[in-house]
Amino acid sequence: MVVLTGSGVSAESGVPTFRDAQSGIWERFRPEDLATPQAFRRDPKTVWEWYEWRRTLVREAKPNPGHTAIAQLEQIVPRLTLITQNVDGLHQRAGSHAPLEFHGNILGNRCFAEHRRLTDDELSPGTPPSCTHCGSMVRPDVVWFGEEIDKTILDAALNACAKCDFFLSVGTSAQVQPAAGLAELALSCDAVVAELNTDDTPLSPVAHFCLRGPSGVLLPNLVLELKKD
Ligand code: BV8
Repeated sequence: MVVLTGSGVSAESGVPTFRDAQSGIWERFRPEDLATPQAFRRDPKTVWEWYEWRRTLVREAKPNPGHTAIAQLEQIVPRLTLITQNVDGLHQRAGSHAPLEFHGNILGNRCFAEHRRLTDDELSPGTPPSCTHCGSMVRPDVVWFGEEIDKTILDAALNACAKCDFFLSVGTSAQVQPAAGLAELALSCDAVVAELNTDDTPLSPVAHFCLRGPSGVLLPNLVLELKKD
């Protein structure tokens, strides 16, 4: 079984989805215009402050029953690969082991020039901070638009989707590539594909099953049903 999650799974934890209008001072920005290396080069302070604002939201957020249900699924099905587009780390905090963080993790930092991950004591203060090794700007450890997915993570995700019997897409608008292509790969390899989402998406017409509703309600119900078997 493969579970692919998007920001809809974290919506009930108070982490805004990408499609929700951004709030407060960030209302006038589109995420796609901030989450790029070009934006960071052009205006590193604004991009860094946006991530610091989101990090505060993520640190204050708690896993919701949807995250917990996915962690419980790991105990019920023989083999489960969790692929998440979310960068908030809430799956790990709910007890999921080793989710494939397709778009990275907002709480991590990397050197912008050398790409290596940095611990907090390798940051020199600033907005953004700078790398203590080479002096370059520090960036969040996420995959920006126009950047490649980590090859190891991409290969593991493709391998799981090509082999799975059942693919569950949860809380994603299925618009961002290459993540959105994972369901199609599973379909092409004869997996049963189900979508659990509040709204229709480009995946809806081709999925075998579509469950409409909040993941924090439907996922626990799904686990309850599976436990009856
Ligand atoms: C790549 C990390 C190529 C950052 C993210 C032009 C130039 C360059 C690239 C492109 C281009 N045009 C297209 C592309 C490709 C691009 C792309 O797909 N763009 C989109 C906008 C069309 N993709 C990329 O750039 C990717 N890289 O292509 O590299 C390449 C190849 C070779 C060499 C060099 C380069 C990288 C994409 C990764 C971007 N990073 N995040 C950060 O977070 O700051 S993506 C980010 O947005 C999220 O991680 C997430 O993946 C995405 C938002 O999608 P969703 O998670 O689906 O969230 P969304 O809000 O859209 O939907 C939520 C859904 O939940 C809704 O349907 C809603 O109904 C539902 N929902 C809400 N509440 C609930 C719910 N469901 C259930 N219960 C609820 N309670």
